[in-house]
Amino acid sequence: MRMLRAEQFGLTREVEYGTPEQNETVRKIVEAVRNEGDAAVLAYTEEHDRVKLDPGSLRVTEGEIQAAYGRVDDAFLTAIREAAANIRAFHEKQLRQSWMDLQADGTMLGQILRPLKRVGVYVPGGKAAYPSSVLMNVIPAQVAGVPEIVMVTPPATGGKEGIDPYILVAAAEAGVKEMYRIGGAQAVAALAYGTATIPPVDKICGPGNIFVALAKRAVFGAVDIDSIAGPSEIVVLADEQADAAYVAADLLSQAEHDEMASAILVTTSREFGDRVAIEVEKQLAELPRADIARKSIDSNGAVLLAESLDEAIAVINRMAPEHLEVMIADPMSILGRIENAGAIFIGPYSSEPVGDYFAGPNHILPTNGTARFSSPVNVDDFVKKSSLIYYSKEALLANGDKIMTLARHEGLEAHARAIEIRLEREGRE
Ligand code: HSO
Ligand code: ZN
Repeated sequence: MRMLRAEQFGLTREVEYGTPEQNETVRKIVEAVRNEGDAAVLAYTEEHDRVKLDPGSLRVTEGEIQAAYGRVDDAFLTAIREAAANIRAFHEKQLRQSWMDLQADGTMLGQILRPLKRVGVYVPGGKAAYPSSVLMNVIPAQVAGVPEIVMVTPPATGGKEGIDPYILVAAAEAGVKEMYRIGGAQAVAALAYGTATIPPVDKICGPGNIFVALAKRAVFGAVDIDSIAGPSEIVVLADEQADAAYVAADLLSQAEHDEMASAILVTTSREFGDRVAIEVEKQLAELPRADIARKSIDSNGAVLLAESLDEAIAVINRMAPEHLEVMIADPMSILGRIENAGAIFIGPYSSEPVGDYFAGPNHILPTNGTARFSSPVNVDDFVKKSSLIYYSKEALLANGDKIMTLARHEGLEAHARAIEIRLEREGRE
């Protein structure tokens, strides 16, 4: 792993906008699905997923979900149930109440919270088909009270038998009742605009390949979307009292996600940095996904040497990492100074996979420096708010002049008169 002085570390934040060809492909698919509905979805599924379906078979049946339970092992089922309970309990703490505020002059102002009605969760196939991410998308929506949560996923991720049974079980355990075997840009378009068999949704979330990401961007506005996730990132802040083997293991846990993932140690001790770099090499060689982890460590891994803890914290705040692990002697002492991080893992036993799978907080976190301004997936992402405004006669008479002044300043006479007509009539009485 390369070692750099913290101040030399340059950030390259890249957002994937796709090539013109990819954008054109997605535009065509989205248009076709919008105009032709199921027929286009079926045609693209045949072309891209090599599976021939008819509209009647798009929806996953109850029987298939039951059969999937027979294909997953008990240990998985026990673990995912407990993880789901932890995730649910954590997100329940995020629920907020509607409120109304009554004032002495009879004015009542407030805010009503309502869940979105229908949400679509995209679950990819391939390298990033994670049952854990199904829970992380579905459970916050459910806790928010979303009555209709639908999952879409490519048709043949589990080989000849169809969809990966672990994905089906995770979705069923999270409480999803409606699932369709479609993937790619065609699935995103079907969710956004609806087809004869798939009613449209209000929001689409979940990760996917570049075509899925571009399709989400293309339908944004017709529906809401979640953020477009970048490769996983971990930053570990550790000093010489930390265990170098633990630090190396945690760096590799995220490096194995993706060649583009980044794993960075920030430390004030060169000697400790050397020890971690050696450990990374040792452990990397033994990993089943060594190829991916190697590429990630070589291209995006680094040990950053800081002069002081202050400098270390400053560089972390500049990076705004998705995950930050703090393994210094007194980790609590610096929490108040971490301004930008998606999730903060505190102390030697809070290894990132604890949060990736089990503790309860969401593992869908802001990447690419976006922790500067955004948050982990949470219940509010599935709730919308309506403002409530009630003015009494007394309140309108008391404030009408000021409202008219502002309206006339903007040249909006009809606004002013909507107030004036009331002041004239009510004032007279
Ligand atoms: N670390 C990933 C989430 C994940 N890890 C899923 C394992 N499975 C992005 O936060
Ligand atoms: Zn992970």
